[in-house]
Amino acid sequence: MSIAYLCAGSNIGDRIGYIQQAHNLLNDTEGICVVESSSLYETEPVGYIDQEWFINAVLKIQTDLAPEELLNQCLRIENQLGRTRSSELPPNLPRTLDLDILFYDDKVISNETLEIPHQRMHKRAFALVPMLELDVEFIHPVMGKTVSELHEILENPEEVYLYGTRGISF
Ligand code: PH2
Ligand code: MG
Ligand code: MG
Repeated sequence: MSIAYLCAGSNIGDRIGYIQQAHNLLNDTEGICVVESSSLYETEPVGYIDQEWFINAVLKIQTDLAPEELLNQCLRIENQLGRTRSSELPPNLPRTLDLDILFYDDKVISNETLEIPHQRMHKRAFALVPMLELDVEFIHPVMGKTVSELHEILENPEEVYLYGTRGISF
């Protein structure tokens, strides 16, 4: 049995509904049990402008699936929720659901189809902030730093609000 952390994101349509459906579909998948989910966050889009803000959340799962099988299940759920991918479309179009594997135990995997830990997650507040809720002490196996340390050293992080509090500064 392994522990993995998945980052779910949506920035088109019923964003919260897609995240909730992703949670349910994951839990209904054989070999996957969602053990904990973070709060929902409303986050500024990173990497492209002129798009709707995202809803992001991180889910902690227990799984019997190998990383490649888990990736396939994530892709299946993305498709099921209407995600369109095509080599003719530019990458990073608004998406109904993106489901990325952030961590899988302390495994480090890098091949054509899979990069674990997620390549850019250590630079992204939208993944680190929800992750802080679930396991502050989790050590990034490549960076050798805890999630909390990675969060502290972010430079110019994008804006991340607990859902429903966007625009309110504490
Ligand atoms: N996902 C991306 C690129 N940019 N920005 C936010 N705020 N949230 C995301 O989930 C996200 C992004 C690529 O998958
Ligand atoms: Mg992504
Ligand atoms: Mg993805």
